[in-house]
Amino acid sequence: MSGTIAAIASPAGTGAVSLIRLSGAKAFEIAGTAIGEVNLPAIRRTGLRRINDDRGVVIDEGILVCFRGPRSYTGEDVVEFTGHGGIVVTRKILERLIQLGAEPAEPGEFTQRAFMNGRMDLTQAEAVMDLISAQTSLALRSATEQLEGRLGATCEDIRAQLLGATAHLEAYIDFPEEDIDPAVGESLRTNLGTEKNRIEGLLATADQGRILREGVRTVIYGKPNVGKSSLLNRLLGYQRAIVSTREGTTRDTIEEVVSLQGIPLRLIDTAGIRESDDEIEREGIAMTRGQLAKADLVLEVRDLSGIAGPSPLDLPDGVKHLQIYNKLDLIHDSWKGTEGLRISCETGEGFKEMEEAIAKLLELDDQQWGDHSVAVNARHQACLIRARKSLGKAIVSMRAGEEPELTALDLREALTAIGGIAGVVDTEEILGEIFGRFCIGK
Ligand SMILES: Nc1nc2c(ncn2[C@@H]2O[C@H](COP(=O)(O)OP(=O)(O)O)[C@@H](O)[C@H]2O)c(=O)[nH]1
Ligand SMILES: [Mg+2]
Repeated sequence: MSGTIAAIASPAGTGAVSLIRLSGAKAFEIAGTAIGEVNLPAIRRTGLRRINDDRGVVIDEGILVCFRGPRSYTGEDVVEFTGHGGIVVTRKILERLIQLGAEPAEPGEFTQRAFMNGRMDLTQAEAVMDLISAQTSLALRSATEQLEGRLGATCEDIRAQLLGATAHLEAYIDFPEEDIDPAVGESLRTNLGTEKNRIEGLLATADQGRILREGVRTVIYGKPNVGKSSLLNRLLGYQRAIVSTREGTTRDTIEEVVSLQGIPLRLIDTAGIRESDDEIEREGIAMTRGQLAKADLVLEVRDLSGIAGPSPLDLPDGVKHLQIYNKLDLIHDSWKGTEGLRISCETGEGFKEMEEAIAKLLELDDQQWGDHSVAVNARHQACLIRARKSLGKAIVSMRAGEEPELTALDLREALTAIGGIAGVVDTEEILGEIFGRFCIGK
């Protein structure tokens, strides 16, 4: 059995308070020793307690709460101590707990234990991470809905339907003298088709999921000095990249995330494209081309004041592209009739229109962003693709009237793949399903 783990759960550094967590069979015992003569507070009640060092000298005073497993985050006995948020004092408390027999927790170990003890499924454990790293309100909402278990529940439901179909088929395998009733076969096929459509539906959210978790890869591209870095800075609201009249200032790519109507845009400022003798700048220009190849969206910046001509752009298919004319403040009023999006990074003019144009291009007002109850990640996507493939094979073999054994084999594969999403995989369960649902003793 795994030991009792301890960790500082609040961020490293000085804060108003810090949280130290302890989980495992010895959590209460270790905490009890750490506070000395006094009793631990009653379960789920707060108590003001002092943590002492091995000589009985007080390290810190704070609020202590005990949760008895399985009704705790990890499903084990858990103690949480909220202390004064200093770096040294917090570390000393952790050291004391380790001295008393706790082991330092690995990253994510509390959540891993929660999964192992059945407190949450794998999709919920992943949602904890998504929630912590969410960079926009929409990403956060998607994570909280996954944490509530919606994706897990949907997958579990699909799996239950497939399990039912498998059980049905296996009953025929067990009694080979009986042919599959054509009506039953038809309804089984229809059910499998329905579940395949649900899998397709989940797969269709993968792009959305990637964008919510990682952001729309938005490359700011153009000739030197057109104002690419100025655009990044203004969208961010602070001076992240160096802006200069000197050409070739930006040599490295710079990435920062901003929120556009709740959708994270991962802005990538690049080195301006030109012929250059400077080795480092050439390297930067090569990186720009690499970034373009991976982009979801390219913001091509041009200088309205006319010094820099158009930059040749050879984009892969499917990359969204927006042309933006900058330095609107520099040009004469009578020129302002030029078509296209015109902005000034100096004054902020035209930014509202530009942001609306980006949102429109990304179809952010589209229905799909309104219904973000699930958005699968890359791991879920891989499982779903496997499930779709096996299920497709099962449907084809059923239609062709092949042996039920073959279909059942494909269905089992689909079951394993779907089960992998929430972290449930079984074989016993199919047997249980057969005996539970069918009257075998005929
Ligand atoms: N007047 C004016 N100058 C700008 C504007 N945007 C950028 N600049 C100036 O143009 C020069 C190049 O800008 P920078 O952002 O470094 O261009 P980059 O090489 O494309 O990254 C700097 O001197 C900026 O201050 C703008 O909208 N108006
Ligand atoms: Mg620049």
